[in-house]
Amino acid sequence: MEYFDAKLLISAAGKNQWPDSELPEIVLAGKSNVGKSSLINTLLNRKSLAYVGKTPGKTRLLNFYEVNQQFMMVDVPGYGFAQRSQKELIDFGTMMEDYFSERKQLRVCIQIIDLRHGPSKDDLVMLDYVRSNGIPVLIVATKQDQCNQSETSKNRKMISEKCNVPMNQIVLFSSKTRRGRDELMEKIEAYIN
Ligand SMILES: Nc1nc2c(ncn2[C@@H]2O[C@H](COP(=O)(O)OP(=O)(O)OP(=O)(O)O)[C@@H](O)[C@H]2O)c(=O)[nH]1
Ligand SMILES: [Mg+2]
Repeated sequence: MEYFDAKLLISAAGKNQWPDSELPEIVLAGKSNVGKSSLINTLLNRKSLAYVGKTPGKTRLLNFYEVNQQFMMVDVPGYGFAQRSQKELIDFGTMMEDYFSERKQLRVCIQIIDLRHGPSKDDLVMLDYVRSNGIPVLIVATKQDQCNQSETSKNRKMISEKCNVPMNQIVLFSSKTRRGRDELMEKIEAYIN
């Protein structure tokens, strides 16, 4: 098994706190509770590096994880979490917009979609936003363990159509079974190198 030396460098509220580093970065995007933090743990073969919660809204800031002194994984709060104040929503928007529009070493955004439901309106807005900033996107359909074979292929096709991505480029993923983990790591490596 690959071992990853990974550590949380900082939980940043704003750009003045972004790490002063040139390492290539990979950022996650997805609605609250879709499994972003779980995906980081699965990818890096770690049990509880990134904080996973039963209730939505667990990740509040931009968490920069440095991996093998080689690249950075950036965990972000999910969107669509209702229990936020007006101010929190504005801060969240600013924090994300600054990052997606200004971070020079950002190589790819992993857009995570719940395979059971397909893309939400917010997912499609986010995807558009990332693409409009010229950032490459990898689509990962997670919680695959919750779908049977026919739901899996039906929903993969639906995601492919709604997100305008060829079906074979959508990574079927599960943090429970680890399905798709190696495939995703290979795709990420192609962006780092
Ligand atoms: N069955 C199943 N559950 C999952 C999977 N990935 C995550 N979960 C569960 O979904 C819940 C949310 O997971 P998180 O990884 O915290 O989700 P998140 O997107 O980081 O959430 P926020 O930080 O609140 O935006 C937890 O209860 C996880 O155990 C998966 O692949 N399969
Ligand atoms: Mg999280």
